[in-house]
Amino acid sequence: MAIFQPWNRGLRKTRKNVFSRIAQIFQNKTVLSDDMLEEIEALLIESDAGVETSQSLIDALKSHQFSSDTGSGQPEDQVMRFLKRTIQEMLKEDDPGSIRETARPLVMLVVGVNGSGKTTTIGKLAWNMKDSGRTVLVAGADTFRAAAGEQLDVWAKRAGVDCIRQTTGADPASVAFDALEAAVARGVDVLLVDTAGRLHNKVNLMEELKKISRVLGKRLPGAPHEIVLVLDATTGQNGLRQAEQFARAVGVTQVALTKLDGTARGGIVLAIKNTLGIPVKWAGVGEGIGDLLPFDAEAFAEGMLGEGKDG
Ligand SMILES: Nc1nc2c(ncn2[C@@H]2O[C@H](COP(=O)(O)OP(=O)(O)OP(=O)(O)O)[C@@H](O)[C@H]2O)c(=O)[nH]1
Ligand SMILES: [Mg+2]
Repeated sequence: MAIFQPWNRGLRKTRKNVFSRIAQIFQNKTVLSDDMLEEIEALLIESDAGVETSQSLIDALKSHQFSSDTGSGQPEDQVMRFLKRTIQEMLKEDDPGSIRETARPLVMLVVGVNGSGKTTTIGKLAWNMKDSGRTVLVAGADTFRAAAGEQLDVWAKRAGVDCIRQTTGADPASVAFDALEAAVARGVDVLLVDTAGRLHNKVNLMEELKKISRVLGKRLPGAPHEIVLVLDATTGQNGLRQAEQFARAVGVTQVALTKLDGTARGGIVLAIKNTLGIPVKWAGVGEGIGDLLPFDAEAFAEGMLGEGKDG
């Protein structure tokens, strides 16, 4: 089915490097022994699903009655099917990757450490939202890094939306404020605000993000309506600690997980959900404008544990 294909491609490394090894664990074996369970747990941990989540999946496997009836398939197929179903259950409330249409303009503040993929993700989000019939404006509140504004401009052009920005060194909160003024005046549906990933130090960064958030709320009560944390999947468990810091400082309502295509640690989606309780709403699976997928629990589980029909 069409929806599975980009997930199969995006999770190729996780599937091929980690979970395809489940079949090897089963070679010539017909019962699931404790040693085999331990090996499966090690694979889950290797995928960055986190120790607790891996343990709870193994407990679920242990207490599941597998059928010896040949009609139910090989034991490894039964285990794969069971894991797929359980993972899908764990993540299902997160899908579909959609936005709550509670306000107009809907203001989405995009935060994350430098290089995580904020600007790229804004370009992809703008494209995705425009494609679904919304009008979009993007704002360059990363005035710290030279050329950050130009980079956002390029993405805005690609997505076919307008971009509001100022020169490097301008006050980011006032860029955000002006952009929100413009968004209200033009009656656009969505305002996406890009922010810096690095300032002189982390405290400055968090204080600046809080200020941007406050200023947006002054202009439009309730804004920002979504605070999107962009996390680089290749940073694994380290990303979880970043997430905690951002969540404490500004509150995070959803995660956009980038670079899933570049890692075998796709299990991090489970750790984010189970340890932080923040839903992953978007997944980046490449550098192109169409490479942002609205999260889908079934397609995710299939991409991780399925046969991968992408070749
Ligand atoms: N393969 C892959 N690359 C990605 C993805 N998302 C972003 N990138 C790449 O990651 C790099 C950094 O992306 P940016 O969007 O500039 O990151 P940023 O968070 O805005 O960085 P700063 O503005 O410096 O804080 C770029 O080379 C992107 O092409 C993804 O989903 N997959
Ligand atoms: Mg950027």
